[in-house]
Amino acid sequence: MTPQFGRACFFGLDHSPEGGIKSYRAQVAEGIRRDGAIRRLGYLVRANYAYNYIWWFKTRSNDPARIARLGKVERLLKQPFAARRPRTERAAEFDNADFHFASGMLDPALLQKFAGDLYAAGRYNEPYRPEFEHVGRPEESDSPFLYMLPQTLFENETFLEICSSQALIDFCREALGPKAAMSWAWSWISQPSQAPYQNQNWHRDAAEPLNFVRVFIPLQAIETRADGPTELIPGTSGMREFYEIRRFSDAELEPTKAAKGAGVVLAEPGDVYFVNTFALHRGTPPAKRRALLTLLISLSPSHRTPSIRKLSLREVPERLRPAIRANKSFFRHLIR
Ligand SMILES: O=C(O)CCC(=O)C(=O)O
Repeated sequence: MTPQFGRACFFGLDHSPEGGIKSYRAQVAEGIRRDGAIRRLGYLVRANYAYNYIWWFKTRSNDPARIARLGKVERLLKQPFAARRPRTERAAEFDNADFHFASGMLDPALLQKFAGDLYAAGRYNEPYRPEFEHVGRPEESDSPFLYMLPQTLFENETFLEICSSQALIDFCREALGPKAAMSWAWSWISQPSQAPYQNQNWHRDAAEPLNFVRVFIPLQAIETRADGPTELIPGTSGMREFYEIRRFSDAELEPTKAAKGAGVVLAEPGDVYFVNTFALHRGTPPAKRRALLTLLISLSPSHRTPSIRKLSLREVPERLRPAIRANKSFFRHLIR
């Protein structure tokens, strides 16, 4: 995601960090969140920290060398006792390639169940158009992207079960370290469209925390270009070119693609791919509907994280509690 950031600012109770995310006040009005003086103060502190930390350190200059230096400092501060090097061979490969593919990591039946919930959600929004909302079936809309509402997603039982996968959590920890935590998630349907829309153009995710991994979970088979695969130029996260916060054309990137080898990610249901999306990447417009779940895992909160209404463990289905208890730190922004 690459929202346009303005200047550092005071992040108030009416402020939304991204299209489709409700402000504190809107959440209170809709009964999503409880209000109170202490709650308001806590939210303001967390939201201002998260928003201004990203603005100040990151979008001030998106230079990869600077971000790598700051990222090292963050790792040291957040997890001083953790090894500095990636903890496994596959995590070291991920560091070089910006990509790790895990075949059959998740149960396809679970993903099919979640895809059913996404298609039946009945209400959708979109981060790129704050005013957009669709109420109804996906096929009744011709909007290119239909996103599940954030809090609906975070409270979805199947979503929580997918995120409780120990194999998925383990890889995130290998790549980022023990303080890796889920700090946001998106699930959306890409609809067929003629021209590439928003993140279907080459870009780098510039507004994410200093140390982060995006986890991509296709909710159906991605077998050909018509299925709308993610496309990536591996090993470009550290590249000193093309780091302005904008979209890039194919023509501009042709030499880089030839040198580094761009590729689309094909996957079966159950496959998961982990991407450092500070590398150049894009979605591709599908010829038929494509459903995807993607998680943001990071050491620091994202500017969106304080908008999550945390669940208490009692609100989570009992069968998921042992896995969540065993990975408390991973779920720290989601579950109290
Ligand atoms: O839709 C995809 O496959 C890629 C999405 C993407 O580029 C993004 O979320 O930043």
